[in-house]
Amino acid sequence: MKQRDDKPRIEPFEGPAGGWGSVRSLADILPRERVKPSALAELARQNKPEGFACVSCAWAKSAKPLTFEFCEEGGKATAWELTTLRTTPDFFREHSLSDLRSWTDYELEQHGRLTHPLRYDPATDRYVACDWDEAFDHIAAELKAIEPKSAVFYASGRASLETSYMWALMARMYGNQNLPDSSNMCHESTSVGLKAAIGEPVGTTRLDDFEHADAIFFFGQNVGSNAPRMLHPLRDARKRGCEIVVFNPLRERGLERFTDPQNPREMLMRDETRIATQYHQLRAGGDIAAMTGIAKLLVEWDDAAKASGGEAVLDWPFLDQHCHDVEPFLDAVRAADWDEIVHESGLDKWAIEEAAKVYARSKAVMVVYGMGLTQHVKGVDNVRMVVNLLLLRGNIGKPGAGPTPVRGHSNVQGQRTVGITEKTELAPVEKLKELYGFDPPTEKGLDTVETVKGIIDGSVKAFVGLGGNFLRAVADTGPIEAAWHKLRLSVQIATKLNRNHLFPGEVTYLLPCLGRIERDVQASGAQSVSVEDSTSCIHGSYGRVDPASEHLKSEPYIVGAIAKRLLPPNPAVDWDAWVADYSLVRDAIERTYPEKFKNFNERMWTPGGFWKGNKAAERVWQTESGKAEFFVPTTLNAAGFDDAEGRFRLMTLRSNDQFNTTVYGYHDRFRGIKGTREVLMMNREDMAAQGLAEGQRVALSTDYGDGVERRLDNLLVTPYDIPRGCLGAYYPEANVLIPIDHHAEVSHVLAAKSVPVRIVA
Ligand SMILES: Nc1nc2c(c(=O)[nH]1)N[C@H]1C(S)=C(S)[C@@H](COP(=O)(O)OP(=O)(O)OC[C@H]3O[C@@H](n4cnc5c(=O)[nH]c(N)nc54)[C@H](O)[C@@H]3O)O[C@H]1N2
Ligand SMILES: Nc1nc2c(c(=O)[nH]1)N[C@H]1C(S)=C(S)[C@@H](COP(=O)(O)OP(=O)(O)OC[C@H]3O[C@@H](n4cnc5c(=O)[nH]c(N)nc54)[C@H](O)[C@@H]3O)O[C@H]1N2
Ligand SMILES: [Mo]
Repeated sequence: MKQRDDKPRIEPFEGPAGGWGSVRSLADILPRERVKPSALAELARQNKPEGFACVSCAWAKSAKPLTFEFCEEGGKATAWELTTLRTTPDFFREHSLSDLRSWTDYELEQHGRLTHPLRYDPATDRYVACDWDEAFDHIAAELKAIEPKSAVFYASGRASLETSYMWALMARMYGNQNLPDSSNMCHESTSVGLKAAIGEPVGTTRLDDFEHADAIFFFGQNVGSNAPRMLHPLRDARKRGCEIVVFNPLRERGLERFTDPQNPREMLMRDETRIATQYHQLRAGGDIAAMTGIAKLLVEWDDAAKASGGEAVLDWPFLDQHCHDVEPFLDAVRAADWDEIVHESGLDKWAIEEAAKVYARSKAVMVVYGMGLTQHVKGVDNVRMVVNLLLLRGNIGKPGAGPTPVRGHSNVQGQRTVGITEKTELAPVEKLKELYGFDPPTEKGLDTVETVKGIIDGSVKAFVGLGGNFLRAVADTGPIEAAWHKLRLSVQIATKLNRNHLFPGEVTYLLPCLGRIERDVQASGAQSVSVEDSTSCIHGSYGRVDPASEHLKSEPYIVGAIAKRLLPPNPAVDWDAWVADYSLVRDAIERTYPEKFKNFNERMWTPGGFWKGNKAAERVWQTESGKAEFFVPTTLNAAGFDDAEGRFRLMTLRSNDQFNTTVYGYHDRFRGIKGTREVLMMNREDMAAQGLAEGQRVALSTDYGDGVERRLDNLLVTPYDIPRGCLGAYYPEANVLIPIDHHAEVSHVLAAKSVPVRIVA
């Protein structure tokens, strides 16, 4: 293993999010990626009308952008893509895959952009340059030779709406909907939970809601690292007196303090805005309990008001008109036991009461949430509890209120919108039949969990990946690495080399593609693409930077070239014409989803994006009962396992210096951890109880009871402000510890925020 970039250093970080640290962090990465000065001008075009949509997160893009409408993280993602470093066929002549498997994630990607289409040569254990047509012919022939059901088409959430539509159509015309995507590991708990509760699988709020909210509650979302552009509307909300109440086991800096790096006065005066007005460090998996506590108080106060003739606390006109089956939920929270709420949440009753008071006095409340809610065994229940809480006071479908899930990848929500889904009920089956004259498959396809199992048991024979680092992002990364060679066909479409690419199947291709910031010229001229943000707004994106290599193809080109060879000719789908002119793909999207994508080509350049609409935001509930649905939780413990002596709840976390499996560097600035990712964040009292000293190296082993040994060695014990019984370590390194069956019920999102583990000294 090569050297880390520095000696490990762990010391508390005293600065705010944003601020000079943010500028310095960006100034560090630009030279490291050797970005050309001319390309820096591109940073100013990020998230602008006529510019390109940031390749980092999916947060909303304002119609009135700042001079630099990007953040430290977006800047890093841009630099990562615009790097002048290259991974060429020469590199692979020097390095076999077994040699590269000892490299870190950081080293693999830091080597730079892939330049040539590559085929794996088993005789030499190396990638060798190949011809594009040879690759496409071979891939199509291999797919034709197997049962369509045994092939999987994985998508990471970055590819555009155009590519994603073509991708899903190709899979269905071929004969399956094995379309797992990164959403399966991410906000699928939202898609399942919100759909059942309010009839829409996505959040109901938009950017201007931040101007109207009286309170914003945060559950398990780390805004400073993962959606930093939201810090601006948050700061503005805070400045006009909006209360911000945070529930998070860790004190995340972005939720505490922010200095706007784009505001000269704030920067010079070292002025900062306190973000959170209340910060509740609950236990990992304690959110159902905390929200039950808040609901219990609201119901009690409402019952008391009713008895005394005071003002109602619950929004009864809303509940009567819009909600189904309210009473069972109210009875359940009346009956909930405070001792259990306090134990499961890890919060004192008075603390929950402080949060409930804010909620009760606010006329409009938004609930912002992320992986801290979705990635638990009871992840869907967590989401349902968010809705319960919002419904109690009519906080959906009015300005400044509503569920605000913060999506991950820049087009992950859009991919679902245009058909990347394994679920028939979410696919436009009838439309596809009508438009393209084929019978779309109706058997449910494989999601990520089922794909992992299929690769391990050998029933999946072909894996075609549109971006991402599947093998590194999923649970049980040990067994899946060991099983990957069983695949007959392994194809990865990517921009940089990552760990997944080091595990070949019998026939293996690595196909390098253009990134979104790069110029994409096809037969009809320069092309643009589109993406959907977290608030259901759709944006055009236009790349103009010189491609990293003249041999790169665009994602639509690669998908079209495979589809054309794989599928029988169909007069209704001219793949070549679509590739020549992406506006024709947008026309096809509009024909398939006429309501959401009306006048798609004209509207895609609307400043701030155009809104695809949301029925729940208009208080139209597309649920079984036609009303918003309450949900009665069956447990207050979201972790899905009981407490036991020596058993901890491990949260697997992102640092401020990574994008998912892409590690930009070894400096998790906000958490004060520098030079290493091999840390175990731990409460001091737990350290004492376990007889552990700061800086000691320990291992973790999974305590799942299925007889399988899962272990992660060499973690540096690091005292940290974290509730007792909880531990923190970094994703993806810690994924070896997560059993594939340890996932959210129904949504199958890996339960990465509460993994049962023991410490091995
Ligand atoms: N720079 C950068 N931006 C990103 C990404 C990235 O890796 N880097 N990833 C993108 C993607 S794909 C996604 S999905 C998002 C992810 O963004 P987030 O949703 O913020 O995900 P995480 O960083 O995994 O962790 C979320 C937070 O949940 C807290 N938490 C853990 N367990 C619990 C719990 O039980 N209850 C509560 N209330 N909180 C808990 C953690 O302390 C952490 O602060 O960000 C996207 N944006
Ligand atoms: N333990 C644990 N596991 C987790 C999580 C967690 O919090 N904890 N989070 C989960 C979540 S929320 C997610 S979204 C998944 C992420 O899972 P993935 O989406 O599969 O992983 P990424 O790390 O985002 O993928 C990075 C790779 O994408 C490729 N890439 C980058 N840009 C492009 C492009 O423009 N086109 C193409 N074709 N390829 C490109 C590069 O080769 C890069 O190496 O991980 C999940 N796994
Ligand atoms: Mo994600």
